Amino acid sequence: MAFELPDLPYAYDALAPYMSAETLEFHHDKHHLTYVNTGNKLLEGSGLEGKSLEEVVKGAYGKNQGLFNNAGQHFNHIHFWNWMKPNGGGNKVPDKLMKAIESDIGGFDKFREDFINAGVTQFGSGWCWLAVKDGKLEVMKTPNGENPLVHGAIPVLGCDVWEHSYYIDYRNRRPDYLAAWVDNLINWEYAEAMYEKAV
Ligand code: MN3
Repeated sequence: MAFELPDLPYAYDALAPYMSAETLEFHHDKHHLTYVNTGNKLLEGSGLEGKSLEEVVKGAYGKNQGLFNNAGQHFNHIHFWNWMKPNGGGNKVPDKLMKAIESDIGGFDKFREDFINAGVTQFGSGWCWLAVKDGKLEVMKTPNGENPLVHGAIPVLGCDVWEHSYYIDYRNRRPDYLAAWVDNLINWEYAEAMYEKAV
């Protein structure tokens, strides 16, 4: 199955002022499209044609770095667009996921602190995550295009901390981007749906 660029699930200006239309135009139309196009070229002849995207990500990890980078980023961005919505964020977490955040992480405030800290301390490009591992939620961070799938976990929520995700709107202020993202942009319903499938 060839990779395809999905449309954004909202208008380009829908996440302003926390993420501008200009950021989404560059990030979705250029960066994500490049992962799709490069991934499709590298998929040809890889032996992983016809596999699901998740299988390509796991199958290429540690074996075909170029394909892994692009397939991993394709997977990450498909979800990233859906992990955001206008008027999102804050502690309006659906019941089942909130209960798990309380029991596994130690409460919403602890989640917020740990998740932002994971993003701030990811050196260079990468992602911070809320993921299910061995049936429990944990906060993780990964470099470059890696994600929880290749570390024995299933992603529930992830934030892109590559500079292309925030430099237009926040310049070098990654902590401000992460705080705005958690407080105003998270689509908790999408995260809850991924949590339900993961446990
Ligand atoms: Mn990105």
